[in-house]
Amino acid sequence: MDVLASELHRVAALRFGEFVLKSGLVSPVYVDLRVVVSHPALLNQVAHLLFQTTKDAGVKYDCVCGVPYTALPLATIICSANQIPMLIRRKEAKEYGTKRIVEGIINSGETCLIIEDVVTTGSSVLETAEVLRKEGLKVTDAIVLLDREQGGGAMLEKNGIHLHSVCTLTKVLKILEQQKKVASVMVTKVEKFIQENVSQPSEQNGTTSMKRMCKEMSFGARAELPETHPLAARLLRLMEKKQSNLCLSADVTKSSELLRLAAVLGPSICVLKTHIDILEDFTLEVIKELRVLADLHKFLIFEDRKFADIGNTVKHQYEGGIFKIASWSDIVNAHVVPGPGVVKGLKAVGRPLQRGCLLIGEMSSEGSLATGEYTKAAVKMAEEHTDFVLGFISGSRIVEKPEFLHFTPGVQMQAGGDSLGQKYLSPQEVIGKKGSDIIIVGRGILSAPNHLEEAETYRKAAWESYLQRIGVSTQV
Ligand code: 5BU
Repeated sequence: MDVLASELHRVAALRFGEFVLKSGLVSPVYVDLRVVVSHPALLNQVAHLLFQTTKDAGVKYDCVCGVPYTALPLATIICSANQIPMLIRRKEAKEYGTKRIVEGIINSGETCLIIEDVVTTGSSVLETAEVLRKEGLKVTDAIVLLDREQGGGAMLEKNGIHLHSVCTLTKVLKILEQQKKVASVMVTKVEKFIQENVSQPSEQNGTTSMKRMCKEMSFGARAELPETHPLAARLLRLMEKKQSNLCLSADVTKSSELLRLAAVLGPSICVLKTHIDILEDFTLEVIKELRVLADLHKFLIFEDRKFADIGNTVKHQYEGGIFKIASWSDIVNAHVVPGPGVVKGLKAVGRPLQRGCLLIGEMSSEGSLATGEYTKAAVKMAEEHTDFVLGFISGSRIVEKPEFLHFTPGVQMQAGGDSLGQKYLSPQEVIGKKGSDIIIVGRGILSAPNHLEEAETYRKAAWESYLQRIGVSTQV
């Protein structure tokens, strides 16, 4: 084990310092076992240890499947060296031909052992297990090289999978400390990080959804990430400064009322959202005044235009017409139904003006078709256009990348809905549990007798939920 630990350290499969994880957490340790394929002797040694550990534990199985991609070569070596049939799980089903998601011969009822390189929450192992189980296989055991001891074992156990590990992160740490390869202060820091970031299986179903890890990056820290869009960075900074993650949906039909709301609620909000085409008395003069108020009170303007046409058309709709949206709105949004052309068209106009766009990944309305694969496609489109897309409209966090912002409409203090299909969740639910960043509130504030008082109630509720999420006590 000592040799393994020092080898993993030597090839930089284990690194110590400050790393931003996929979840947004800042971790003092980074485990990247992908590099092992470049070191054949180590690759063989790891495969051998994985096989030996299951043998010592007396695990019985008929075939082996590695979690894609890092564990694939490990599974291959084990199967080849020990004459065991292997299965390959595809990440995406093929779009042509057989549409198989698992390659290899599946004998229904047989038991498949899952192989993984590193387990944190256990969700990758469980995802593979679910695919195999759907194909009629039994999955009772999984073997991992390195268990980070952050809740993965317990979660898998709950789902009928016994997790075996060659070693744990704390054990490797101790060895490296003894070998004087890692300083004791760093070992203590990593141990503390592990203890503080244990995830719990979700109470509702105990399956794939995990409770969010307790500590996350602050808005301020997210603003400084190199991947964060400059407009998102500006927004994150002003949110931190104003202690507001409240977006007012100023759904009014009179310009005077729009300007009054902007003037009175401006200090309490980070974004003011408009539906400019519902104003009965729109003029560009009104917009000029709105811009002045936005700059004075430091909030961004978001025209909720929901572009949904081919690139060439949305370009005109965004830039021209009577509204000239691009000339005044910091943020706009778009449906992804037309495909990437809609983003390209909007980007051609908005990017030179330093504007940003939100993609609609989910909608708050009853029966919305924006779910599942559609939502995933929205995420992919955003990832391919990070120079213009700064986040999403969605009911929850749909991607674990801290550079993206999530805005959630359908928020009121009391959960419920309206008579036309709108569905409401509370600020605490949306920010604390669903992991979104900004609440969008319209009638929750506009139908109250005192708009400012009500806006402050929403601002405080959403901000406190955010503070709790990042692990800052709100008692002091
Ligand atoms: P409400 O009064 O808080 O229900 O207003 C919500 C606003 O957010 C309203 O302007 C909608 O057009 C907007 N909205 C939404 O409610 N749900 C969605 O999925 C999207 C936008 Br996208």
